[in-house]
Amino acid sequence: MLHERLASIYDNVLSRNPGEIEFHQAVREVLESIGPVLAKHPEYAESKIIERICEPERQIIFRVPWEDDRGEVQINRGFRVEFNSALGPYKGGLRFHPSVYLGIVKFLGFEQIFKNALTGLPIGGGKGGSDFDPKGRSAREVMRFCQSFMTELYRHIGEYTDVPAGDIGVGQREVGYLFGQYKRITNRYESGVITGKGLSYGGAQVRTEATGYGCAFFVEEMLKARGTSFDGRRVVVSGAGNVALYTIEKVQQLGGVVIACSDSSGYILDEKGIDLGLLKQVKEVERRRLDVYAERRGDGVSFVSGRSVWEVPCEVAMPSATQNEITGRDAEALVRGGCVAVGEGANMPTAPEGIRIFQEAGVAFGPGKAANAGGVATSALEMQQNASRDSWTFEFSEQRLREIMCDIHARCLETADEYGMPGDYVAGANIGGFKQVADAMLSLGLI
Ligand code: NDP
Ligand code: 2IT
Repeated sequence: MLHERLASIYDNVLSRNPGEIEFHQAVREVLESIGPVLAKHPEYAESKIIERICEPERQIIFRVPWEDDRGEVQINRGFRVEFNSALGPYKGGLRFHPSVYLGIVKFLGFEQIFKNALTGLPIGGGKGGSDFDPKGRSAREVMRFCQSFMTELYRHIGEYTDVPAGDIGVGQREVGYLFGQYKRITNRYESGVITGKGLSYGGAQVRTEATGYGCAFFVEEMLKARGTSFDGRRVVVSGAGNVALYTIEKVQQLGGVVIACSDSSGYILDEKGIDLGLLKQVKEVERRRLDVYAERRGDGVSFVSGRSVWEVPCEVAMPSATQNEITGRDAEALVRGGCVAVGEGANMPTAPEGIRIFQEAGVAFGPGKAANAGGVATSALEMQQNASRDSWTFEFSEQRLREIMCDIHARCLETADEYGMPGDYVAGANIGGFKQVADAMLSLGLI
């Protein structure tokens, strides 16, 4: 239920942004949390802070022409939404996936504002991407696409302006091509213009692992707060990309048994616990589908084609693929199957009905804004290392990440307590992130 003033703001968001359903969903979730904040702080309403936060500072949409390996011209659409720079330069990843349109980029950019605030580091919120589909494309095609994409994007970004990174379909390889083209066009070795770079050209230790490791640390904290741990627990992780692989790695190190993961073709069920070396070989090195894992792993491991991994009962669920992948029905099945904790590695992977079901069942539910903030936090550490022309060790970087995740966890709980909603990480994350951005906006004047 929305407070009256918030309901009218929400209606306005609907009519100003028609058809952008993911953006509507992301806005609604935040508005549902912040009613009590407005009651305590009338100055936010007086300055129309919420209305301002819901309107991106700048939105860029551009043509991306490129030539495929057969010499045929292809045209994609590129986006960068520079949502909010009250706390620092716009910061957020780029997503290359055929489903990308303005509504997805805006939902991701909106979430990013509050997530970045929660890290406590000086970064604003933004997001970008393209409807380019990397599947089945050669490395040369991906390179030509990235070069064309950057040929427009370069004029909008910069170390002090807007700092992209990866997301779905954009990993270290793509970041390399993008940075190479930026450097070529501008004739500047401006390392801090993009994060997620390779270690040989300005990348930071632990950035590759950061989102997954950070999510595992966050869930460990939630379990600890309930007097328990990962030890021996059955864990299901969705996806088999960057976030999923390093979630699995850290969960295994913390004693959990990851029995299933997925990609868009289906899922694998490996009751003995996933063989991460083999999974990385198939997904990271060979870029193949999960049936290849089942085939090579052999006995007792099944590949289930075309079905949702959320039908596998588990004690801890860590959705790490895409938005709205856990429906209300999936959440009910997970609760019935004994799920005690959910950590969102992906952005907005649980539909609103699913969140309600988890929370009513007393499941510890860590929303993406908090649980997956380790990726962008480590990006900010990469910017810090670039600015000081330094590079930190793996151990030191991982320790910093762990501290940041513990701080975010504590801040969510403290904020939820302060506003009379103990244990509600969704309210804690939304209110904590919102207040920080709102206070900065008040101090900066009418921007
Ligand atoms: P990757 O491209 O590395 O991996 C994505 C994985 O999810 C793949 O296994 C992919 O399967 C699967 N997937 C993607 N879209 C769909 C879909 N529509 N239906 C079914 N499966 C799908 O991306 P990341 O691991 O980087 O990102 C995963 C999630 O984590 C996203 O929600 C992203 O926004 C979020 N995130 C990422 C961060 C990062 O640092 N990379 C930081 C914070 C959040 P397939 O290959 O078959 O398409
Ligand atoms: O959703 C996210 O936080 C990311 N894709 C990472 C953003 C970043 O700038 O590292």
